[in-house]
Amino acid sequence: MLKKITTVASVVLLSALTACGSGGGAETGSTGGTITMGFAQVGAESGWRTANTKSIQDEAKTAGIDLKFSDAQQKQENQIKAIRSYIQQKVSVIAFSPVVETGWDTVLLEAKRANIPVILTDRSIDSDDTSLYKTFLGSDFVEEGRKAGDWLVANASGPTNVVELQGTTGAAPAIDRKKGFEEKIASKPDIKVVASQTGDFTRSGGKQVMEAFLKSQPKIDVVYAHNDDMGLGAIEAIKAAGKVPGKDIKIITVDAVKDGMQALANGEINFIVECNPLLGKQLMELAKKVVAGEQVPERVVTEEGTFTQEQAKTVLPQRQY
Ligand code: GZL
Repeated sequence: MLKKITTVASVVLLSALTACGSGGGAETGSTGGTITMGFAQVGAESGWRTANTKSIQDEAKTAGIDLKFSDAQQKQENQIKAIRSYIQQKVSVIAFSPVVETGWDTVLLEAKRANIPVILTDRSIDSDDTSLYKTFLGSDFVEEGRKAGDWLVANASGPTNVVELQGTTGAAPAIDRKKGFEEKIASKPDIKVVASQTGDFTRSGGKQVMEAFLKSQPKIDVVYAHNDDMGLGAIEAIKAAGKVPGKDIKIITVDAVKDGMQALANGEINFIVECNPLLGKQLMELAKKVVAGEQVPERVVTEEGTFTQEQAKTVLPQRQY
């Protein structure tokens, strides 16, 4: 039985980091006090990922942490290779965003045996062994799915056919955003998910799947896309089919990156649930504590909201990503 770490009791907002016991790692990789961090990134698949990478790289510089960074092109084997190379380099701490939830125990056990602490950021893993990492910093994806479902329940009237563009198969945000959304729309039997398929969190993937849905589905009222990029791809397909996105077919997405917020302000998307990619500052603060052998919360949840079309028009100029 695999157990996903969703301990609410230890959930704290980043600003109030507290303490609970962990091993060091300080003796590995920190030459003359400089902390070295090996970061294995998922890839560069979306606007969210680009913003997340920039945040990590910028904040490492600000924190004086020597960052070794790799892009796995959304392949788990590449992330595992990168983690192994960081172990060989004896970095002070390893951080990564697991592209999928399973298949990490072996390599994380190698890091543990090398006495190198691991921090999960953005996405979680499913494992029985919660000693394999010190903390998981990132969003509550089930809650993000619930927010999307709540909006649809409040705004749908009559029989409503939904097509769903899922994120990467097996990825925590794809599994949990689906789960939260379905939990909420269950309260309104008129809302039905008539088709659901992965677009792999990319714009091209969202466009291709939406083109297929438009051919196979006699009636589509709503698109629920697990990220803005797939929603933007769906907009291209909807326009090519001679329909008006945001009007003929309503669109709900997750992330709130600039391009998504612009489409929301333009009326082509109807509602966006924010997923904050700016995890760099929080990650570096956690890394310093972990390397110093201080204790950190098992789970740190980032703050994020939602946006309507009117709200997007107001906040767009101030958005950082
Ligand atoms: C969510 C993150 C997801 C984004 C996508 O925290 O893992 O991956 O929602 C990105 O845009 O590709």
